[in-house]
Amino acid sequence: MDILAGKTGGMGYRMNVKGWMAENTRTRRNKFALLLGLVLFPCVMLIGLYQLYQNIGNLETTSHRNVVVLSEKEVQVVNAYHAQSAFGRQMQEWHDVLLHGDNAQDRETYWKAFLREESAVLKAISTMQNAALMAHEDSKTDNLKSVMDSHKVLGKLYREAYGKYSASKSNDATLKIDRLVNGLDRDLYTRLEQISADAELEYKSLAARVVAAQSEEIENVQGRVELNLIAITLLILIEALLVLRAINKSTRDLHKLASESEKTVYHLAYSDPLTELPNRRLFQDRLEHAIVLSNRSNQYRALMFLDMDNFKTLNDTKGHGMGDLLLVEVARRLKNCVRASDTVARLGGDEFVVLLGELSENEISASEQALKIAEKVSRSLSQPYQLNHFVYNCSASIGVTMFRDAGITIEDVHKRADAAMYQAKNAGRNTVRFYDPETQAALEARSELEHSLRTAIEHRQLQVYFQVQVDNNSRAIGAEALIRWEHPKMGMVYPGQFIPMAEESGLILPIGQWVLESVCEQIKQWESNPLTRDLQIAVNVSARQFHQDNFVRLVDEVIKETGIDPSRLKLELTESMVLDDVEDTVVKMHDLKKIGVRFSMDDFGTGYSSLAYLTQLPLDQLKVDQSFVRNIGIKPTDSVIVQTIVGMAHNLNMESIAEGVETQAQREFLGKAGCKLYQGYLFGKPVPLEKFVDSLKEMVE
Ligand SMILES: Nc1nc2c(ncn2[C@@H]2O[C@H](COP(=O)(O)OP(=O)(O)OP(=O)(O)O)[C@@H](O)[C@H]2O)c(=O)[nH]1
Ligand SMILES: [Mg+2]
Repeated sequence: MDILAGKTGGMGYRMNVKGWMAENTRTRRNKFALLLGLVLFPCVMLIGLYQLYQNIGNLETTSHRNVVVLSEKEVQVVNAYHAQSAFGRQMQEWHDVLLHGDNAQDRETYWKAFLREESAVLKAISTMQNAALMAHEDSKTDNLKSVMDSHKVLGKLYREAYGKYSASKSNDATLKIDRLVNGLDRDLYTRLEQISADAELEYKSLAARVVAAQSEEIENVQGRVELNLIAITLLILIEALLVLRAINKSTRDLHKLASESEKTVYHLAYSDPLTELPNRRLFQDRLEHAIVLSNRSNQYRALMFLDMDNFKTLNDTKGHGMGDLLLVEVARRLKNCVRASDTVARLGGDEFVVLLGELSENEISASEQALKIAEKVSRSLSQPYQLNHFVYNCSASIGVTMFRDAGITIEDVHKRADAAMYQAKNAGRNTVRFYDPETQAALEARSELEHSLRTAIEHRQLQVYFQVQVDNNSRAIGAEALIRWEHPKMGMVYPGQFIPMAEESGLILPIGQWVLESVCEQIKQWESNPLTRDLQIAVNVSARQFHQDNFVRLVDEVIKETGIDPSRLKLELTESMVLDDVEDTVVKMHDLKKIGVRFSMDDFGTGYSSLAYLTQLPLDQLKVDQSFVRNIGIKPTDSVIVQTIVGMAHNLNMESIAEGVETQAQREFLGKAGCKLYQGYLFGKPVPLEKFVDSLKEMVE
């Protein structure tokens, strides 16, 4: 693990490998669950089958028991029957012997047989009685007992009769015995018959009950067997579902595992273990791709090569661990400085590269964009580093090269950025250098200009010039305030040369504020002079200035501080500025209108103004752009545009003023079109304050 993780910054690797291992463990767990299911399944089946076997066994035992009970009853019935018939037969024989025996020998023989059979009958009845006693059949026991008693009485009577008969041999006695014996005999016989019939009936009902109970038992067992079978089937289904689910899950986990391990392998191959940035290999792929892309489009791309300054010192004094912490932080800051589409990579050691895409199609503008990012990176990397409890200051040397050529190779781009980085090192470190000397020179000049402009306000190098605006009678009604920069070395610098740079750097804000304050102070001073007190002074407002959150308040404060009549101040806005954020513009213009400030729409006709929003803006004036005025009499469509703008202003209840009027012919055309106000060389160039006042005097004279 630690080998994969590196020393300090390998958290990502550790996470990746851990994730992979977790996936692996989950797959193993699934396998185990599957195995467990397969083992448990036969066990559950065996238990089900065992239950089935037991139910069938119970059924057999019950049947067997019933058969035993029935056969016992049958024996009893047979015994009763035998006893009854044996006794009947015996009675008959006694009767015959006693009444009809011829000689003494016969009687003797029969008498012995009588005694033997009597004891057999008594034994049979006694057995039946015992059985009834055991079965708690009380009435039957009593009945059998009375039969036995009667039998004993009968036997006794026979014995007595035999004795008397032997002694008397009288016919009377014989008849008496005959009647007595016959009556008793019949009674006894009837009762025995009754017992036998009862036993048979009982046997039949018992047999019926046993059959019913047995079929009920069979039904029960059948039901249980069916339940067993259903349970076993359900278990098989559930088991099959579980097995399928486990297989499915395992398959999914295996897929996931495969893709995770693929990602891990990719990560290991293409990223730097310490910072987790793309490594040299991935960077080269991206650079190659960027070169191919730049061949297809006209946009410039840039490669920035960075090397930390004196990084070795940190390693040597605080150890490699501390050095690693710094490198991780450098990577984080670099990523924060660029767009997500740009590539930041670590080549090794303290060397990083940043690949910037989609820059301008113009080389100087693209270089300026790259320089801005390089400076941002440089500033960010120069901030103090908190390395554990230790604060360290460090910087980077940055080399930049621009590329767009079809034929350039990865090695060329790399070498150029590397060479530029060495120039930065040679220039004293903590700096940015471009590979191309011309680009470098142009950027340096621009940077110098920016630096000069920063100090221009303090050194009073900026001045406000005024260009007169006149009415149809060539009477001065106002002026446009225009900024000029009197550079000590470069001489006069015109707005076109420095305003775009001032906009980009944000210097336009203090400059714009300065112009506004200067103009308002001037308006105040002019209030006492009849020549100037009615003039309206137009001030150009830049987009950045206008869209400041506190712009309305700033204007209001200047007006209040200088105490001017706000209607003397006219703010010139451009169409593109309005289009930047129409809602914000509408709100701010209305707020300023409440203060009393007037508005003119500059360069009208050059943008994409829509009538819909034009009517929402509280404009006082439309300014016909000089590009149309210049073409009056030359390009018929521009003449038509001029007429249209003037007509539109009139219809919307606004003034129209034409700028850049240089010839009498232009002025006449504009006059005919309905335009009433003019500005241009025909009436006066932008001039410093004193000259402007002089020109006003001349115009009056
Ligand atoms: N902490 C740490 N140091 C590394 C790593 N890889 C290389 N280094 C060290 O980074 C240092 C790079 O030094 P260099 O850029 O040549 O020299 P430097 O001290 O930064 O001086 P300059 O770049 O000339 O300003 C060397 O001391 C390397 O040993 C790493 O992964 N971690
Ligand atoms: Mg270094």
